[in-house]
Amino acid sequence: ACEEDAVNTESTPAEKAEEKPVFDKELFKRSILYNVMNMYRKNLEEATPQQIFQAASYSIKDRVIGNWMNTQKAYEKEDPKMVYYMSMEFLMGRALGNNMINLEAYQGAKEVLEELGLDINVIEDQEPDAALGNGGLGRLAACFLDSLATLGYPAYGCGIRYRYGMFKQEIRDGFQVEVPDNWLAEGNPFELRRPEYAKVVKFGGHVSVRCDENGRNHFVQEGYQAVRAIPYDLPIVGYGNGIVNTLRIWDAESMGGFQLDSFDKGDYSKAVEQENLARNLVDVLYPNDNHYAGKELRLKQQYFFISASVQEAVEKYMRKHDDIHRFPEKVTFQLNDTHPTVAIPELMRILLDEYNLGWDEAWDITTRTCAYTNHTIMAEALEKWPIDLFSRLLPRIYQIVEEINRRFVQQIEEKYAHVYNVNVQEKIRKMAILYDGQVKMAHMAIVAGYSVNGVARLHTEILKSEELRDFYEMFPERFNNKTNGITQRRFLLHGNPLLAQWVTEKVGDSWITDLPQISGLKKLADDAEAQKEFMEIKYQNKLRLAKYIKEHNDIEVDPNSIFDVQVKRLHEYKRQLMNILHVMHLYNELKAHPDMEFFPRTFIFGAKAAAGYRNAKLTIKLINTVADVVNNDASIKGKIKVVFIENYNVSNAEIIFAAADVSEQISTASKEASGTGNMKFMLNGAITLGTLDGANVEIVEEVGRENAFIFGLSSNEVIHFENNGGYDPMQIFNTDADIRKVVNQLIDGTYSADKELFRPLYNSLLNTLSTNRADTYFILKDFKSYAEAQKKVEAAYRDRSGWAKSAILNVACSGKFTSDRTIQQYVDEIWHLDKVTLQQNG
Ligand code: B1N
Repeated sequence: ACEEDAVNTESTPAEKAEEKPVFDKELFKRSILYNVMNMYRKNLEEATPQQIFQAASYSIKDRVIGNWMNTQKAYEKEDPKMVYYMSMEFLMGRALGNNMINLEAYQGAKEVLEELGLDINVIEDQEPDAALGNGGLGRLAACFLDSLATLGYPAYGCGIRYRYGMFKQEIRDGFQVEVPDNWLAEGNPFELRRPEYAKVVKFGGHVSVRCDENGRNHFVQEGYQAVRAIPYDLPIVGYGNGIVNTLRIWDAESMGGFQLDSFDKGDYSKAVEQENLARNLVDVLYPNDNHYAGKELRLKQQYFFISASVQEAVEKYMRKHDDIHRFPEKVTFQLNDTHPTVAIPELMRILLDEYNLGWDEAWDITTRTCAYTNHTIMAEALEKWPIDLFSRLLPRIYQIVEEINRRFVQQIEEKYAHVYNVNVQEKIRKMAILYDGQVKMAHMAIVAGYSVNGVARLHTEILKSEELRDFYEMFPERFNNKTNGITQRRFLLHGNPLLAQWVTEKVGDSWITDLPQISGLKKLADDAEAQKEFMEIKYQNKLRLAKYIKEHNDIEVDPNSIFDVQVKRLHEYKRQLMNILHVMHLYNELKAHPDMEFFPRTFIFGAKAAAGYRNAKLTIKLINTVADVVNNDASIKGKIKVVFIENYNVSNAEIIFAAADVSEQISTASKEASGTGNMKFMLNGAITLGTLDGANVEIVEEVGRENAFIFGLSSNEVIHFENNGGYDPMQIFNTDADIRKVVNQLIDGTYSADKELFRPLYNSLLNTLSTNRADTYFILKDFKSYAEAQKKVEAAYRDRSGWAKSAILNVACSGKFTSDRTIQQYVDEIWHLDKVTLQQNG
C-alpha cells in the first residue's frame, strides 16, 4: 500500500475524509538524498551513518511539522481544556524510530533505506537516547505523552532540557563507572528552539512590602538573581491520527551582561553569580531514583522549570480569555510526584501578586488546578527541604507556603479540637507542611490538590492505610488509584517486530491502539502450531539479544537456555542481591552434584546504581564477580551463564524484553509502588517470577496465578514485621546451611581475594545497625521460597508446550497494562478533557 500514490481518484468525498494519508516512499527517498547534500555537501555513498541518521530525521520532521501545526491550530480554534504534565523527568529514548512507527511510516522507510543499501537498525542506532530520566517515573511520563497524543487529548509535557541526561554506565574491572551523557553533541534534529516564549525566573533576594494608593499591600522581590528560561519544543506524534502534541523542555540562559535590577546597578559580583547560575542550572539530571538528596541546585532546577511553565500556562490562557477565575476550566496541572510541587505556591504567587486576587480566590483556583501523583512510599524519597534553604532561595514563595500552612494547621485544629481520643498537637506534628524546620512537599501537594493518586491498586491502598493515613482520613474524596501502563507502540510494535507481526496475523492490528484486543490470542494458547510459532519467535529474539551480548560483553550465551532477566534500577528494595545470592546457591549445588538435573540458564542483569549508593554499586561488582567465576568454570559445562548488560537504557531495553523467558519482579512486598518493566515483559511473553507487590498483583489477577511464579512474604506480613518487629535474619542464617554458605561466600574469599570487599553486603544482611533492623528487605526471609519458585520455573520450562501456553496467555492478558487505559482513566476521573479530532490531509 505504501507504494501506491496518495491520490485515489475513485474515492467519494465521504471516503476521502476517512482515508489515511499514505507514506510517500519516493518523496522520502528524495528528501534524504537532498538533506544529505544540503547539510553535508555529500552524496549518500560519502555520508556517514550518523549523517544519514540526521538527514532521515529531518525528512521525518518535515512530515511531522504539518501535523504539528494543524494540531496546534485545532487547539487554538476549539479551545479545549489542556493537561500540563509537570515532570522533572521524561525518559523518552530515541525519537526517529518511534516517530516513524507513529506516522505509520516505519515499513515504508525501512524499504526506502533498503533500496538505498542501508539497514534501518544501523541508522536508528546512530541516535543517542534522550535519557532525561532515571527509571520508571521518567519512562511513565514518556509513555503518557505517547498515549495522550494517540488518544487525541490536548496535552503539554513540561520539563527540563538537561545538557547531560542519565549518565552512561561503563563497567571497568566489574565496577560501575559513570560517564557523562553528552546527548546533544551532534544536535537534536526534532527539537525547535522557541526564544519568543522565553521567561524570566527569579531566585533569592528579599521581599519588600509596598503600599499602593488604595491601601493595598504589594509584595516585591528585590535583590534577586534572574535567569532566562528558553523553551525547546519536541513533537509528540500520536499513532496514525495526525495529532502532534508538545513536550516543552526549558534551557537556562544568562540574562546577559549587567541587566540587574535598578536596585543592584553596578554590583559586579552579583552579575557574575547570575551568569554562573544560568550556566549550572540545567547542566545535569540528578541520577537518583527513589531517593531525595536535598541539594540546593535540585530545588533551583525545580523552581526554574515550574516558574517558567506556570507563567506560560497562565499567559497562554490569558491570550484567549479575560477571566482568570475560570482558569481551572481550561487548565489542569498533573504533578509527577512532589518534584514539581512548587507549582502550587508559584501559581498562588502569580494570582496574588500579578493578578491582585484575594487569598481565597487564588486558593480556589489553585486547588481546582493542581493534582498530585505519588510514586513511592520509600521514606528516603520523601522531599523535605530545610526551611532556611527554601526561604533563602525562594523568599516570596516561602511566605506563601507559610500562609498555606497556617491556614491548614487551623483547619486541623477546627476539625480535631473537640474530637474524642484525638491529640490535636500530634495530628499537627504529623500533618503540617512546615514542621521541625522542614518544608514537607508531599503534605503541600495533598493539601493544595484536588486529586491524590497512587500508581497501582496495592500501592494506593497502602497510602490510604499507612503512609498517608491521616490525610486520607481528612480528605478521603481526593484519593484515587491509577494503575500504571506502558505504550505497546514502543514496547511491542517497535521493539519486537516479529511478535508484533505474529499478533497482527492472529488477531488483526487493532491492538496497536486498543490493546485489550490482544486477548484474541487466548484461543490459540493451546494450539500446538501457534505454540511452535511463538517459541520460534522467542528463539529469534534470543538470538538477537545473544548477538548484542556477544558484541557488547564478549560473552557467548546459549539461546536454548532459559533467559532469566532482571533489568531495572539497582536498589536494595528491588533485591538484585537476592537474585545473585540464588545464582551463587545454584552454582554451589551444581559443583556439589555435577550430574544433577539442571536446565541451562542465562541470568541477565541490567541496572544503573546512583553514583553515591555504596551497596548498590557493590552489588554490581558482586554480579560481575560471580559472572567471572561462573562463566569461566568449565566443570559446570556452561549450564549457568551470568551476564551484566552495560548501560541498561530505553533502546537496549526493547531488545531485552523481547528476548526474555522469565521476568524477575522480586521486590520486598509493599516497596515497589507499581513497576512498569513487569508489564513490558508480560507484553513480550515472559512469565513473571515475583512477589505480590505493586502491579504484579494485578498482572497475576489478569493472567491467573497458574501462569506466574509467585513467592515470598505478602505486603501485610512485611508491614506487620516492620511495625511490630519479630524478624531475626540471624536465626535463619544459623539454621539454614544453604543460606549460611552463600552469605559466608561474600566474605570468605570464594569470589574475591579481598575478603573485605563485599563485607558491607554481608553486614546489610546480618548486622543490626544502630537505626536499622538487619536485612531491611527480608532477603534471607524470602530466600527459600524464591529458590523453590525458581525450581518450579525450571520444571515448567521443561514442558515446552506448557511454557508456550503460559507465555502466550501472558501476552493475551496484557491488555489492561496499556498506558492508553491509564490515560483514559486520568481523563475520565481526574482531568475531564475532551478529545480533539482532526481532518487529516496528507
Ligand atoms: O515510579 C514508577 C513505579 O512504577 C515504580 O514502582 C516507582 O519506584 C517509580 C525520586 C523517584 N517512584 N519514585 C521515583 C524517581 C526519581 C526521584 O528523584 C523518586 N520513582 C518511582 C512509575 O510510577
